[in-house]
Amino acid sequence: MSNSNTPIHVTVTGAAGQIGYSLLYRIASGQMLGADQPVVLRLLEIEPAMKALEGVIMELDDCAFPLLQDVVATSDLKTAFDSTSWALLVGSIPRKAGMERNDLLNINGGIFGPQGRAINDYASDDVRILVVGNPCNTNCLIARSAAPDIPADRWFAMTRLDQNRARSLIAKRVGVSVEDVSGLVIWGNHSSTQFPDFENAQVQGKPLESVVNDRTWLEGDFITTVQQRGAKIIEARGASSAASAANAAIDSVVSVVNPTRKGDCVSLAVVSQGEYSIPEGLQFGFPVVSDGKSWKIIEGLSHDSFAQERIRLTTEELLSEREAVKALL
Ligand code: NAX
Repeated sequence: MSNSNTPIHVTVTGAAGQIGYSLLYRIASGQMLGADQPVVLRLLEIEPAMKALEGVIMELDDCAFPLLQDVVATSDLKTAFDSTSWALLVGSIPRKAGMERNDLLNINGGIFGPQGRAINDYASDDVRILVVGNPCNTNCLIARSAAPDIPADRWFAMTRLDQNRARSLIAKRVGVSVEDVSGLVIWGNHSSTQFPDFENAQVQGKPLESVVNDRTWLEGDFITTVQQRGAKIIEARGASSAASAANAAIDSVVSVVNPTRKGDCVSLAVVSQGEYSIPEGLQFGFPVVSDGKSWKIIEGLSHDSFAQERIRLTTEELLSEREAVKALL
C-alpha cells in the first residue's frame, strides 16, 4: 500500500525515556493517527540522553515502518516543535528523595514554560498538546499559560491511564469485558486525590453500583487501588508504569481525533470553564465526549455528598499547585 497523504508531524519529548520506548513504535506503526496516515516524528531530549536516543532511532529504522516518513532528533525546542500538529510532552524531572512537591512543580515549570512558548511560536496552526510528564495537570497549565496564541481547548493532560485502570478493575471484579464498562471517568488531578467516579458509570448499560453491589468496596478498596496502582507497579517492577502509560497516551489522542463510542465518555484533563463549579482555568479531569473534531465536557451529572467531597479535595490540591507556580503563569 502506498501512502500519498501529507505526513503529520508528531513531537515527543523525553523520547529516550521509558514511556518513549513504548510510545514511539506505536505512533510510527499507525496506532495513534490511523493505519494510512504517514507521520514524521520530532523527538526532543536533553543533551545527556541524545546517545540513547540514537539507539531508539536505530530501532525505529529497523522496524521499517511504512508510515514513518522521517525522524528528527534534537535538543532544540524550535526544531522539536516546528510544524508539529501533536505535541506529546512526556519528558520531565521525576520526584527524588527529599524533594518537596513545590520544588518539583517549580523545576518542571522551568521545562514546561519554555516548551509552551516554543509550541506557541513554531507549531502548526492546528496543534494539539497532551501532557504526560508529572505533575501533568499543572505542567499543562504552565505550558498553556506560556502559549497565549493557542486556544485553551487544544490542551490535554493525561488521566486516561487511571480510567483504564479503573475500568479493568471493575471488569475483573464483575467478570465482564472492559468494553462492557462505560462512563467510568476520573475527576480532578492525576495524583492520589483523583476521584474515579463509580456513581455515574455503567456495566452493560446498568448502573455500575447496582451490578457491583458493594458500596463499601467502591468507596474504599476500589478507589485506593486505582489511586495507588502506580506505586504498586514501582514496587513490583522496580520502575514506574511505562507500557500502560504509553498505551494511555495513544488512547487519549485516539479519543480526541475519533468520535466517542455512543453512550460512553473518556477521561481527559481539560481546561475548566467553570463546569461543575470547578474554578475556571484549572486543567481538570472531566468526562469528555468528542465528535472527532471538537470535544465537550458532559454536563448535568449528579454527585452525592461522598463524590462532592472527593471532588472538593482534588480541586483544592490543584488550586494549591496553581498557587505554588503562580509566578510562572
Ligand atoms: P524517564 O525518566 O524514563 O524518561 C524521561 C525522559 O525525559 C528522560 O529520557 C529525560 O532525559 C527526558 N527529559 C528530562 N528533561 C527533559 C527536557 N527538559 N526536555 C526533553 N526531555 C527531557 O521517565 P518515564 O518513565 O518515561 O516517565 C515520563 C514522565 O511521565 C514522568 O514525569 C512520569 O512521572 C510521567 N508519568 C505520567 C503518567 C500519567 O498517567 N500522566 C503515568 C506514567 C508516568 O508516571
